[in-house]
Amino acid sequence: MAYLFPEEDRDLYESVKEFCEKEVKEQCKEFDKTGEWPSKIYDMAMDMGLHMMEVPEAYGGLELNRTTNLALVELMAAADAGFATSFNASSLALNAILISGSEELKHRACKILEEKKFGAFALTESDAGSDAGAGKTVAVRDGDSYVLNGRKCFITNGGVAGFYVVTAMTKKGVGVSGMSAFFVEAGTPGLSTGAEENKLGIRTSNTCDVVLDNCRIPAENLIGKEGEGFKIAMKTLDHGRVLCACAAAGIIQRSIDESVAYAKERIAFGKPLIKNQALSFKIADMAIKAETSRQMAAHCAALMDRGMPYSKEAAMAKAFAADGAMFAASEAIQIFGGYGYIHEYPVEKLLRDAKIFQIYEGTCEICRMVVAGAVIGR
Ligand code: COS
Repeated sequence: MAYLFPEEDRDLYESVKEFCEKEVKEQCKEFDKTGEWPSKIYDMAMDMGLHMMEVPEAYGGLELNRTTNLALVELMAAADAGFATSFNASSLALNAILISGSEELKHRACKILEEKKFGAFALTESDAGSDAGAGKTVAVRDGDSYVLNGRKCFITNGGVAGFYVVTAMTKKGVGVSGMSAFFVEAGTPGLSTGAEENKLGIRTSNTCDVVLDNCRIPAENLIGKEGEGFKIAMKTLDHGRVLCACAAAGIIQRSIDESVAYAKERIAFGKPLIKNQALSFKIADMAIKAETSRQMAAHCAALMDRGMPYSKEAAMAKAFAADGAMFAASEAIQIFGGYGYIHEYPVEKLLRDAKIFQIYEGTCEICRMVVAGAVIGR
């Protein structure tokens, strides 16, 4: 990916690479054990503007070239996938507003990001995960306000966000066309968060329930129009799936780097492991998956830049890269043998981190449904 972005972004790329190598990779290894929120690392990352990569210059952001942004997401995930997840999830919330929000909402959301806070995208509910249109959270118009009631779950950045994009039903009995999307600022009375989830992987990210109990917000916090919430969420997820593909590529690349370094050092049967063709083919398969994931994401970026549809391509990229990350992390453990299975070595974490990519922002099965729908017709 790095060769695709403009030369003027080279210095930024190198400085993010150094930061990820020196700070994120090392410190997040420890935070993975404790599950604590690594606030210092996030502060440093935000000082570098990593939460403003996609924010247009008009709203105070970096407005990076899309391929630069994707290359940086890969670097961040290679260092720690939970770290990259926090930024990707914030990007979901931001993009819902950039895609369909009013000028005022765009300014308000970006201002909150500028204050070094994350956004959170609150779509999922306990009975509405893959079936995203089945949410029960409601929003009732009351004069100049909407009053929101419901409970969202598995919300990344839920406990640390400065603003939320919340989907809620504004009309009953009309299916997904009764869903709307709202901008809700942290601290609004009636919005609270549940206990932080204790997760298998991406343990440096924050995940919790978001509860809306008679949460009253100004009517102008409606994103787009009433009834547009589902389509806004789907367009937002299309975009998010491309970032997910790059983050998964980061896990694949890290699996390669760790495996190669280990296999060059480790001697078995009188020669370094890497000299065995069976092992070098594993590395080759990982490299094919890393490169293909990147190219698929870069293709999506090119479609986005041209304003062309890319739902199918984003779903393809996400499913391929997520499966590739699981494959690569598992193969890395195989190469490390027994050492790969214990916490002191770096690769078991990669497997734990990789698994979520097959689940969040559209499971691999949902992504295949999207692809099949586009190929076969619905
Ligand atoms: N962009 C724009 N519009 C879209 C769209 C997209 N990517 N995907 C669907 N739509 C539109 C459809 O065109 C349809 O509009 P019309 O009624 O005007 O024709 C409407 O949305 C409903 O689409 P569909 O009938 O396909 O909706 P389904 O309820 O069958 O759901 C899936 C489709 C399964 C693809 C959707 O629910 C989904 O992506 N689920 C996964 C959600 C997810 O990723 N959750 C992760 C948690 S968030 S981190």
